[in-house]
Amino acid sequence: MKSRICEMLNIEYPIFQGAMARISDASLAAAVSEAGGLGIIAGGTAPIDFVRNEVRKAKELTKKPFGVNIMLLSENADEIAKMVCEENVKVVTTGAGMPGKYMEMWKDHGIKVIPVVPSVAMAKRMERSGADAVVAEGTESGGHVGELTTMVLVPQVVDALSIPVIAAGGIGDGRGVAAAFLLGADAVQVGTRFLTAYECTVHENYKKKILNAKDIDTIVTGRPTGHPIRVLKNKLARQFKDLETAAAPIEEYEKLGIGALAKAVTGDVEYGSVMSGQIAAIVNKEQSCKDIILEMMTEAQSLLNKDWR
Ligand code: TUI
Repeated sequence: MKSRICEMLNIEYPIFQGAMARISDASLAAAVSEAGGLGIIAGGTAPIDFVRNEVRKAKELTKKPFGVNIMLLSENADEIAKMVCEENVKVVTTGAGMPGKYMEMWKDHGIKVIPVVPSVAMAKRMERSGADAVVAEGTESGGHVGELTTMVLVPQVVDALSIPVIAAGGIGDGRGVAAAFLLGADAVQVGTRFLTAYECTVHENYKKKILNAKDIDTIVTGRPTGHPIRVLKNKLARQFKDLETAAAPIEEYEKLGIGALAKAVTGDVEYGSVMSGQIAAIVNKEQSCKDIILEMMTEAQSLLNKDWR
């Protein structure tokens, strides 16, 4: 299952580890890259020195390529955009906006640029502005989500673009990987499944909540803010839903949201924001990143090799 993405990025397996704000650090990203996938450090809203330090730590842990994700809504997106050039990062993914203004600088530094997009229109704009590939992310994903499902979005983006497409959203095992390839994707991006990896440093309570999740346990909160977020249901999610019912002003959402992800990743999974994809329900064990990747690839390969007549 070598694809043009593997050649482009010099990786062994077509599996990206999705950037998860406050969670995907050097430990997780380096473990995924070391196992042959593409590990990605999440910039999120973290201070620049923290992100730079994670990049340096990852370089100590692996000689293989890894990426940095820049959340474009973050106040320090400009600083992180420059830092990846200074630190010689090989791959940048972006979320929650258009990275156009950084494109020339990144290209000049030989960085592969792979924006995450929720629609065909956005995917086309990214290709026109010089992206090397796009991640087409369905609404099954955790965190900030669009409206379209992976099943519907991926084939349409594949048809509309000539650059490689990475499928994301709802992929957590080899069946999902095989399905994504049949939809025309060149690779997959997986977030939720890596939350329970040994090398993932998120709090045990967060991992337990993922391991115990059932099919209908995620919910999208904050739609009126224009930044809908998929999370596991808990007391905080119910408070957000109450705001919607009461047609509360946007400031009320902001107040409730401040510090919510930080709370969850340090163990308060009732009043914190436990971002998770819908696929959490099939995540039932803790494993090393290497075992996760090998299991997914072996299963996908045997499904794709099957004689379907
Ligand atoms: O970015 C994500 N997922 C995320 S970001 C995040 S942290 C966060 N915290 C508070 C509020 C918002 C986010 C948690 N999860 N996925 C990629 C993604 N990008 N999904 C949707 C988009 C997107 C949306 C609008 C990409 C481009 C875009 O462009 C709008 C424009 O024209 O600027």
